[in-house]
Amino acid sequence: MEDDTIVAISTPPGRAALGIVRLSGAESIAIGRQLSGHDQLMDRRATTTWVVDRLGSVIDETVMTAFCGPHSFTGEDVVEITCHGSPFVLDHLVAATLALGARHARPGEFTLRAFLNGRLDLTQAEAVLDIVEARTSGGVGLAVAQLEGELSRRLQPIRSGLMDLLAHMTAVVEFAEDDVDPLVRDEMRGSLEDNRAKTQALLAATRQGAVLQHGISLAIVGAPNVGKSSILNRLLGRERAIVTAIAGTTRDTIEAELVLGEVRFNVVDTAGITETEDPVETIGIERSRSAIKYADMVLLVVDASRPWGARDERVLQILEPNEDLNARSRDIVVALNKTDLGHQVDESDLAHRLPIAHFVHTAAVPPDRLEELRKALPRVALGGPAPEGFVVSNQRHIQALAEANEAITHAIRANDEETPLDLVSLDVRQAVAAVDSIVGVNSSDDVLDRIFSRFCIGK
Ligand SMILES: Nc1nc2c(ncn2[C@@H]2O[C@H](COP(=O)(O)OP(=O)(O)OP(=O)(O)O)[C@@H](O)[C@H]2O)c(=O)[nH]1
Ligand SMILES: [Mg+2]
Repeated sequence: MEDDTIVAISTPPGRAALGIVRLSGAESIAIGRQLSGHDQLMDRRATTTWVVDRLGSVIDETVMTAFCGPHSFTGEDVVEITCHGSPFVLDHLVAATLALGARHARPGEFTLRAFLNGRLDLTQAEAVLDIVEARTSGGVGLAVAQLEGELSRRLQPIRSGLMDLLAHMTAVVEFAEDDVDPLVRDEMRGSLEDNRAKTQALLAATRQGAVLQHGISLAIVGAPNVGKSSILNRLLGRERAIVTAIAGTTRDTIEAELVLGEVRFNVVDTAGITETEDPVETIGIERSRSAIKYADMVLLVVDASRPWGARDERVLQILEPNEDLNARSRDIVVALNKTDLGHQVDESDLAHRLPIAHFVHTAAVPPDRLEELRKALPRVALGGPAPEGFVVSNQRHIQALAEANEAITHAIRANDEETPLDLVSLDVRQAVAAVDSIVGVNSSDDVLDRIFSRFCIGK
């Protein structure tokens, strides 16, 4: 790390009542003394003083404050000189410090030094930038929470949980060799799931922001004639799609916008999925499959008044093996429809098949029963309660959290499949690395460059 003394104007360009020049590094206090002629610059004490350059020309009357390291913003000796906010005075002042051995700071270099000296972690360094750049008071609030270390604080238990788990795995590998006691596997699953739940809660916070801002797409799918279009119409409060008692009424996908609670849904009603020779229906069903694939969320409608049959099974098959969907599989809502006509479907059996789905009972004919569904859709869309008052908004953090979540999910699957523990531990290591990358442990120069180059000079 460079230990030379850096200087920059820390206030915006242009004229103002006051301007600030900031110095950081081993020579800052000596430079401050020479400029002011004061032998003593007391730590954290503001001194009103004239400053004079090396050639004896008076620059301005200023207020000079020294912050001795390591208890300063950068962790080094820092001097802040507040002068009158004239560009000429500020430039003259900077030139005077350069003549005394300081050099121009690069963008973000003060904050970089704070990070390198352990005064801030990466999330806090980024928060400094976010506070400066925030355009709404909400944005400032978020960034301030982050500067206080809120995100790091929430990541800490995840990291230590994963590290404990790694230690445990290493111990088991050393002593147990190949066969791992099933009880140990269970214990590891529990611990992995626990950590995943915490990561997901943070991700829910990221998701909420996105869903509230941009809305979410929802595909209504199911076998023919189960009441998909009726549900759409009832939710919309108008007859958007044609409804008849004939199976195969909806042939093409139908889109509509629906607002429930705080969430805007882009709903796609689809053709009932079935085996058919009809070329038009076949194209419709292809479109249904693709709607399922691209939707953020799926509403699976089942006719609960008839026993579960091959037609329902076919739809389930489309939902189950879909890799794309599995990644977001918690976002399935199952509507057991036509409950006004009876209840023939074994819900617990179905819940077993779709462990991540949320079940609701509906009837889509007057007097309809859709209240439960109206509440479930926005709730599921928002991904459960987010940590109170806390939203992760930084794209770099969101990506790293998603990586950690994925690595833990991978570890859970590997553990379930009785993969050797040293291989499972690789996934856990990867999750730790993702978490560490957020706070900036072992960050590569590349990452640091990317973050700090966004700063302006003087920050
Ligand atoms: N009793 C009862 N009938 C319903 C209910 N929901 C829909 N229906 C009736 O079921 C029939 C089919 O409804 P649709 O909404 O067209 O069903 P769909 O799933 O869109 O059918 P396809 O477009 O053919 O795939 C219509 O006669 C509806 O009136 C319900 O909850 N209870
Ligand atoms: Mg329909």
